[in-house]
Amino acid sequence: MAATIISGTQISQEIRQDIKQEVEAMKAQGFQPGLAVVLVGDDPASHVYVRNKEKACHDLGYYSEVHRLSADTSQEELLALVDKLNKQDNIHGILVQLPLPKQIEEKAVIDAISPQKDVDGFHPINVGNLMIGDESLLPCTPAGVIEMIKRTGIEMSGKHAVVIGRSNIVGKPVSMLLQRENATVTMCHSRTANMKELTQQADILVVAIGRANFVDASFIKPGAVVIDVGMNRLDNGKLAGDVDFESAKEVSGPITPVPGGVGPMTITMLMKNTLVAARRAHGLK
Ligand code: BQF
Repeated sequence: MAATIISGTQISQEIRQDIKQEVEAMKAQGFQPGLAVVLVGDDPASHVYVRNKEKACHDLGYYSEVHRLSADTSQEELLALVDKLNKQDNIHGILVQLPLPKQIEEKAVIDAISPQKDVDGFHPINVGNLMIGDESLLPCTPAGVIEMIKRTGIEMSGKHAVVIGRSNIVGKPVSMLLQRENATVTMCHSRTANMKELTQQADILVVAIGRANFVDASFIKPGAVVIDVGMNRLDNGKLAGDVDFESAKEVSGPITPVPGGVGPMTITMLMKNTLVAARRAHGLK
């Protein structure tokens, strides 16, 4: 069976077209969304991600600042920069690329970002508001997962969604968002005893466990939607998801590839969050 491939690249392009138009309209009124990205150290993957974010800003006509700091930057220096960006009127979104070098406590940095500018959605205020269903800035990858399911025309209400992975960045928030869409959610993780029994009951399977090719056809109910959040660099330099795509696509329904699946959606939702933050900063809806 030929499963439908859900192209995050294509869906991203569609959303970015809409964002671009809105930016034009904002600019005509004298506003421009602004994003500041802070990168500490020389993790190669982080440098690629930050470049992707910088390029997206450029393509969409945002004001952008990228602060590349050396690996020995102190927590104090980083907090001082965050404080400065919090106060800058031309910056509506602030993102500190994770992971941070070990002399810096991630929590201290996340807590220092103004919740209104927290376009990663990691500040406890935004996490709490997500939990209780209030307005918040949503974490980008979970928001991207939900948006690509919606835009593919897949119904979530009443469906059994199984999430593999319980991280603060993906597993926990994506499970909240799936419940908000009226799915019934089961969470699995590294200590789950009977994982296949559970995943075989999933109408929608979201995989964010961080192990290359962990999920193959044997985990999947025929026709199930499969969303692969994994980003694993193999020894041969290639990028692999958490799902063995070639095996999984033989039994699944619509399925996301890696690359070109959730990854581009993450960047697109970051741009969306920055637009929303800019609108709110200017007292617009
Ligand atoms: C693609 C990320 C793990 C840990 C921290 C497009 C990105 C990736 C892939 C990208 C990610 C993953 C980002 C593709 C940002 C997504 O074409 O498949 C874009 O830049 N991402 C990040 O900032 O931090 C991470 C994954």
